[in-house]
Amino acid sequence: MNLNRVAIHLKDVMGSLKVFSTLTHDARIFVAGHRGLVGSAIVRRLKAYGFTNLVLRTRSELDLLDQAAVRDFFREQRIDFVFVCAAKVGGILHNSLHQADFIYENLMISANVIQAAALYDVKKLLYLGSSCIYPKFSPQPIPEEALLSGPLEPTNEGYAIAKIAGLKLCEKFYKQYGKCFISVMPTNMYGPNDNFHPDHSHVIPGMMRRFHQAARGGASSVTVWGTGSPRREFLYADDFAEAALTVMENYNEAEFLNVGTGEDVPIRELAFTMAQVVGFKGEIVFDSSKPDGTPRKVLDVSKVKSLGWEPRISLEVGLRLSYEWALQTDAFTCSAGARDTQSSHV
Ligand code: GFB
Repeated sequence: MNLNRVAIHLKDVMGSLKVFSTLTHDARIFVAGHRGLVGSAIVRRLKAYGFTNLVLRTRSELDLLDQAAVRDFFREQRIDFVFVCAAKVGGILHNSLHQADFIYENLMISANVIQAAALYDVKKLLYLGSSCIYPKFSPQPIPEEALLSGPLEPTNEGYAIAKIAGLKLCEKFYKQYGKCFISVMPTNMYGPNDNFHPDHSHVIPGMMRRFHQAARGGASSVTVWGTGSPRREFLYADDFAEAALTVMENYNEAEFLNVGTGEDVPIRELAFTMAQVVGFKGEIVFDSSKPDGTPRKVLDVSKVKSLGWEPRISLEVGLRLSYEWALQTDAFTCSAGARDTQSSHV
């Protein structure tokens, strides 16, 4: 596949005309977590649409765990719109082994940013949750109404509880104080600026790194975590970013929205596609000593699609674009993982 042609096609379909009236071009827009997978995709889309008044802070410039610093920032910067993409995130293994850190940091980031945004008159805020907020055994595809209808998946309970608290904070500020603070629940995402750490990452970057190293090293086999039978839905980060802008521009209800493709694949099938993308021709071995996690979590995306948004990047094209990005940026050799706090989001 010719990636230049894919890139031109992407520019064509995603850079199409969009008229903004909520998000005005002079508005001050804070993208929290702008260096991560999702925040960087939102910044790319905002810049492509001509928004230049972006307020961006690295963790060393603004620690979102520090309530006083966050309040000072909002008081001084007079922010109009906020995208809350900052979060401590990680794949199934990292998430399950560090649940105290995941629940604490995500609670603090959510509480500090949402409360300061309310205090200093932010016009509209978009909070990002995750599809793991739903009960482990939810109806499939999962409708928004399934929230809090059963026990959570144990490997990410801490993270999910913090994200549920964040979306409820938005909902309660909306209902009690009339704040237009809205939440979206994205499915598993991937793309440029993902975390490619071998142990901390989500399945796509983790698997991509392992398959790439196996292909380059001439290995006869490569290991995939779990049984290969769980099914996952994957959304390319730029597709999500387009959905986030659509919701920010056109949606003003207190009820949160799922964002995904509405389609899922078994991890086994993902592994075979990944082998083709990176050119690995050896054997694929499944390590069932690693956790599978929830068996299935494909989202019902009918509500977000009714706003006129559709995902455009297929899984195979998205994997090829991600692989190209990883090769160009040397993502497989750097010791990623330091970026897991307040910079990425899934
Ligand atoms: O991406 P992942 O960590 O997300 O794992 P979850 C998805 C599936 O891929 C699991 C399998 O069944 C894994 O066992 N898998 C196979 C791998 N090979 C690999 C690999 O090399 N790395 C990883 N990470 N998995 C996370 C949650 O769960 O999803 C978070 O822990 C968050 O809370 C995120 O919500 C979206 O979907 O299982």
